[in-house]
Amino acid sequence: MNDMEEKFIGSLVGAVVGDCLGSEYEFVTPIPSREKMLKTYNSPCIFKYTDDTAMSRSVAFSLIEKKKLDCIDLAKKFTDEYIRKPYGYGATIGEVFHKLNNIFSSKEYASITEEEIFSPSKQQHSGQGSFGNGAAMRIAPASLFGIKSDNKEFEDLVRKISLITHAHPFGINGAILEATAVKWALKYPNNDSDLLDKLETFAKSLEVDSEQKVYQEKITLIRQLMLEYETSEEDVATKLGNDVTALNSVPAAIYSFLRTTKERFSNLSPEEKFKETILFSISLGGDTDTIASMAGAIAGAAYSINCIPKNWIKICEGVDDARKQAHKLYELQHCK
Ligand code: R7I
Ligand code: MG
Ligand code: MG
Ligand code: MG
Repeated sequence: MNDMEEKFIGSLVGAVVGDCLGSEYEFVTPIPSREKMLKTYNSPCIFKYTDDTAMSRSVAFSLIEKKKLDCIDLAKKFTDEYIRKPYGYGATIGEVFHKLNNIFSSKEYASITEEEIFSPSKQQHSGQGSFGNGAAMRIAPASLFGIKSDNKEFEDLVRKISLITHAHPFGINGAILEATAVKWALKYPNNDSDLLDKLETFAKSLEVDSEQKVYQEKITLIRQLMLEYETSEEDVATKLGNDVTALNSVPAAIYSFLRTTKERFSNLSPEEKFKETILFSISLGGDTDTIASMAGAIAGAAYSINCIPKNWIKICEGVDDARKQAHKLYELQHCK
């Protein structure tokens, strides 16, 4: 297996591990100490995945099966999965799936248009669309699939995957920035660009017509945090956020990974850096499964599958499927 395939697998498995381990503490207060957390993860239980992984699997499955983005197919896969197991999702996203389910059950599949598929998400939250982190949390497979796409193609891919459920620009832009971070990490450490510079350029273009430069402000905050030797989890959560909105979770996930590239961690092994990413992201509290899953996708891509602790891999549900899907996405992009 070559290095890039190991990074593909690391990314999807990293996302599953973050979701499974993080879901143990979603909105739990106070978050236990690292020691106690590690003890919990040493117990012989299986940690189940949640909606974050369920939706990522559908994204990967559809891209692999269709070899391109087919939004109608992907909307059907999201909806069928939600109907099969509707627990753990965001509080209002179910409305989208019920409307999509009505479309799929009342019309001939071949007659359904993309416009109809994108309509339910646009109606969310009085017509402004959702700014939850549900589009960002599921996006890693798109980074693998779009590894060779140019910026414009890649942005379109992520935007359309997001639009099926999330129509608010904050929800979509969060997904584009998370996807960009994962794609960047696949080329780390031999990447000649700086992640924050890249994200800033993207955020500027995404927010060019918007009065609120919300993601640019978060990127500035991450830059400041990167200059500090260490900042407490509490302060990071206050500055970057730790809730179910994309704006208050994607920056926290990106920082959780970037922090492990600080000079002070330079003597840690890649495996220790992966662990540090996950434990720190969970210690931020709040939406721990999603922040750890997004951070895990980036760190897994950067440090690769060999650096994800074997004892964590064993206890997380859904790792084998993630591995297989990553392998297929790799074949699709590198074995043509
Ligand atoms: O974004 P979404 O899929 O939720 C994902 C989160 C993750 O933490 C998962 O692990 C799971 O637990 O849920 O689902 P949505 O329901 O679209 O958005 C999540 C929540 O964000 C909503 O239920 C709202 O509370 C809030 N929200 C909004 N509130 C007001 N106005 C999202 N958009 C808006 C809005 O426009
Ligand atoms: Mg979840
Ligand atoms: Mg939940
Ligand atoms: Mg969550």
